[in-house]
Amino acid sequence: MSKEIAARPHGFPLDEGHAALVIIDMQRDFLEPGGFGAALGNDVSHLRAAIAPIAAVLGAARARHMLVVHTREGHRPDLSDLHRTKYERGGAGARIGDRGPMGRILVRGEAGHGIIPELAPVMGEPVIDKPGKGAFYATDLETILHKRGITQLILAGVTTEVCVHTTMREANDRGFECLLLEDGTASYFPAFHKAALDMACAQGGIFGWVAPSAAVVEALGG
Ligand code: TIU
Repeated sequence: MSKEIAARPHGFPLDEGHAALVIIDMQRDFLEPGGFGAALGNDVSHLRAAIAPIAAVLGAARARHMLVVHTREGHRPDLSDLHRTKYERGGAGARIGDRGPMGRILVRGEAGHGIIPELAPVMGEPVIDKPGKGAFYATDLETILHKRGITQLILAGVTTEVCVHTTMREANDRGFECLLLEDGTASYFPAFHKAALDMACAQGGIFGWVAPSAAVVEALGG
C-alpha cells in the first residue's frame, strides 16, 4: 500500500516496503573545514544546513526498518581508479590524493573520507565506496537495491547539482523512482541548489519529485 508524500510536481506515492534512503557523500572532506570542498575554495557552511534534515529522515527510516544506504566518494590509495580528467579538476595542493589537514584528500581510509559523525552508518547499512560522482558507476549499488526489491529512492546528501544529481540521473535510467529532499541536499552554491531541485521536478517530474524532509518524516509516521 502506498502513502502519498506532499511533493513537487505532485504527490509522491511512497511504497515504504520498496523504498530506500540513499545518503550521498556526507563526508568530512566535503563538510568540514580543511577538506576537499574547502580546498576548492568553497564555503562549507552551506552544506552543513542539510545535516539536521537528513538526521530527521534517517531516524524515521531506521524506525521503520527501511533500507538505508550511505555513499562515499573516494579513491584507492594508489589512485589507480582515478581518471586523469578528474585528477586535474583541483588546483595545485588541492588535488585528490594530496595531503590536507584530514589526511589525503578523497582517499579511502583517510579521516576526511569518513562520513560525518552526526550521520554515521550503523550495522547493516550498506556503505558504497564510489570513484565517480554517480553512485551507480563502478559500484555494486544496483545489485544491492535489486536484491532488496527496492524501486524507489529517497535521495539526500551533497552536493545537489554534482553527486546527488548524477546519481538521480543514473537511477532514472535504471527505472527507479526518485525523490530529492529539498532541505536534506545542499550545494556550495545556493543558486545551483535551487536550480538543481527545480530542474529535477520540472516538465511534469522529468527526473522525479522534490519534497521537504518534514513531509517525508510525516509520511513515515513521525
Ligand atoms: N559529492 C560530490 O558532490 N562531489 C563533489 O565534488 N561535489 C562538488 O560540488 N565539488
